[in-house]
Amino acid sequence: MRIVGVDVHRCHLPLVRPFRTSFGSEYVKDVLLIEVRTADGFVGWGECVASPQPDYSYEFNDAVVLVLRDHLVPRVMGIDLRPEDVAQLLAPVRGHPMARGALELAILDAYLRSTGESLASYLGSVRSEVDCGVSVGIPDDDSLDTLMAEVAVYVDEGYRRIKLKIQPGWDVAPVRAVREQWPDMPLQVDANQAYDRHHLEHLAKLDDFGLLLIEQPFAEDDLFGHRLIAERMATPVCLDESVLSAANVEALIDYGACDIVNIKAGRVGGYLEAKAIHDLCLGLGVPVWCGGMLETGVGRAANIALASLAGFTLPGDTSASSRFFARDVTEPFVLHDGRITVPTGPGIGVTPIPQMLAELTVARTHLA
Ligand code: OSB
Ligand code: MG
Repeated sequence: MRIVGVDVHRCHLPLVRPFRTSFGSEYVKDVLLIEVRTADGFVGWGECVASPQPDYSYEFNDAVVLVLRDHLVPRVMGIDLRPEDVAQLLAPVRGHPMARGALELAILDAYLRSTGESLASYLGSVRSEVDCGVSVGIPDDDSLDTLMAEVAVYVDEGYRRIKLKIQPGWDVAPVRAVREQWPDMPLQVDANQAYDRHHLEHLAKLDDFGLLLIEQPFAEDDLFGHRLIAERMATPVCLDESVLSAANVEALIDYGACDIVNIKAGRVGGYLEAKAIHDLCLGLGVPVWCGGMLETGVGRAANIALASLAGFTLPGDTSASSRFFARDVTEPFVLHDGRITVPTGPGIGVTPIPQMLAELTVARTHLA
């Protein structure tokens, strides 16, 4: 297969409510969608999980466009390739996993459309629907009542697991309140690196609430801190930002810093590396789940395909499109009994609806 054209569509999707984490608030999803065209006339779509600001990661959308234009796209243009070759072709470029993952997904989608296979089947799917969790931000007004009302909506909608964002000053009290209201709901927390090891004893109080896991309490490079907290707490420690590749996750597990892995394909450079991490963890008996980055239907479709692999034994941040967006670029993903059906069509199984894409696009950049 040869790639003969690449375009980046920058879209703005208003959020149905602000999404606040320990590193800031988002009101609009500002997203890059990558469109590739092949010599045979197939089109593929990928989504980049970078934000407009370098907050969750050092990558950010303007930089993604530049690294795609000047360093990544030129390495895949016009040559005969298969999706499995893309990582090798891009390997001389250091870093920028979100940019390379988005390009790889678009190429993978185009390739699978040409063969007629779904991404789920290609990755090794074992189920036709996935259990869905939802990530609940810190309320903009710092109010427990606001949090409880939001969680109640998700519980009524049927979500199978609740994840609360925490930060210093917003941890034990919200977790206690939600746990008291919903004693049997699978519950977990995500700190997005907001603590350091001086907070160990404070965080250990969360052991009282039967959490599935605590996600990324410390800085992404504080591997020793994560090992200390894994030793100190009964609650399993899950890493997100620290997980960069299969090689590094193997080291994190061996070192004792990581009990559970949040797999985000964009953060690790694409769905093939994500599958490699899944395969490694399955072999080691380490549970994994599929993280989210407020994806549009393009990235959500691919995440749901990934989450249908055997090792994804915990519900993911694979919520319905309506959790974030009133209008999406694709047909929305909907929840049935707390689950989403895995797309079966060729490639990612969904395509941006031209009219929605036109309405939501704020800029289009022709890269090649
Ligand atoms: O840490 O998991 C995270 C969203 C943006 C940046 C980081 C994270 C998140 C989420 C997932 O919590 C939200 C979702 O897509 O459902
Ligand atoms: Mg996280």
